[in-house]
Amino acid sequence: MDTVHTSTQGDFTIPQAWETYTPAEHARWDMLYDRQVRLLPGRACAEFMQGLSALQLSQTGIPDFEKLSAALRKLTGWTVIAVPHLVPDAVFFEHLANRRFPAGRFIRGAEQLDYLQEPDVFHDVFGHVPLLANPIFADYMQAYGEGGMRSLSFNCLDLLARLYWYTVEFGLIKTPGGLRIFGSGIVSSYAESKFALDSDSPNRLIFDLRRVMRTNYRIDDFQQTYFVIDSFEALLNETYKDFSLIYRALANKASLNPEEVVPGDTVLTRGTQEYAKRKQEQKR
Ligand code: HBI
Ligand code: FE
Repeated sequence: MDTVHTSTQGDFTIPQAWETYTPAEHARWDMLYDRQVRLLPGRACAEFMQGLSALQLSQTGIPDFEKLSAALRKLTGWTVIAVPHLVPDAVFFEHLANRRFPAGRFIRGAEQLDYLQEPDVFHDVFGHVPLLANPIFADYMQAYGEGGMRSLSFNCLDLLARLYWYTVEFGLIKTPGGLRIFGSGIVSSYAESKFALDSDSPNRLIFDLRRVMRTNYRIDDFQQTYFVIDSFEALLNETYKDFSLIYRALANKASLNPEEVVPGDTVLTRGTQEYAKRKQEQKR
């Protein structure tokens, strides 16, 4: 992977200004960290837990990105940079293609400890960074960034965004001990870390690249379907395929709803969707 990437859009980075976090903000990190670390053994995949300890993301306040980057760079060549909010797709991809992970610098407020749509420092650093210490996952994220840069000219960003969503953000993995979490959106959420593995409500389907690329997702609540990979090696191999062929094959196919199960799916759990239905009724 020896591509040359040039910066054209400005890179949207900001100083983390670690010194300016308040004691209350550090304490909020500690609380979130402590809660997840007690919940995740036996739920998060081994690679995530290994990354967590290798980087010593311990309960000592919001990590300083410079120190964190120094540790991560030694392991896989990745660094963590601060950004103010969601950055444009082209910028995001270019950072990933160059092994820079853009992380929010703000931390969620005390009133939204359980769900927020904008990625904050806890989601981005606790959720994403541990797996970047794993060499295979580190390659996958770079390959995703490179695929993203190529996809910009195909106008198929929605397909790629679904791949990211159902793997990096909300993926599950098969292990000899049972299903485990690797998606950052799950691993950084106390409630969804239970829901994704324990609830009868969501579907759990075996990952299939084309299937995933056709599937809409929701950003406002727990997922209605989780996709399960066999291994990070297998996932990485998928991302080296020529996506332009897949984009062409999917161009005239209808997208699938988040809760749908269709012929051809390999179903591990056929969800009741009880949770989603109940939420829907409460809204009426
Ligand atoms: N920006 N900071 C940030 N974090 C993200 O996860 C992110 C982003 N911009 C675009 C984006 N994600 C996604 O839309 C792409 O994966 C498709
Ligand atoms: Fe994320």
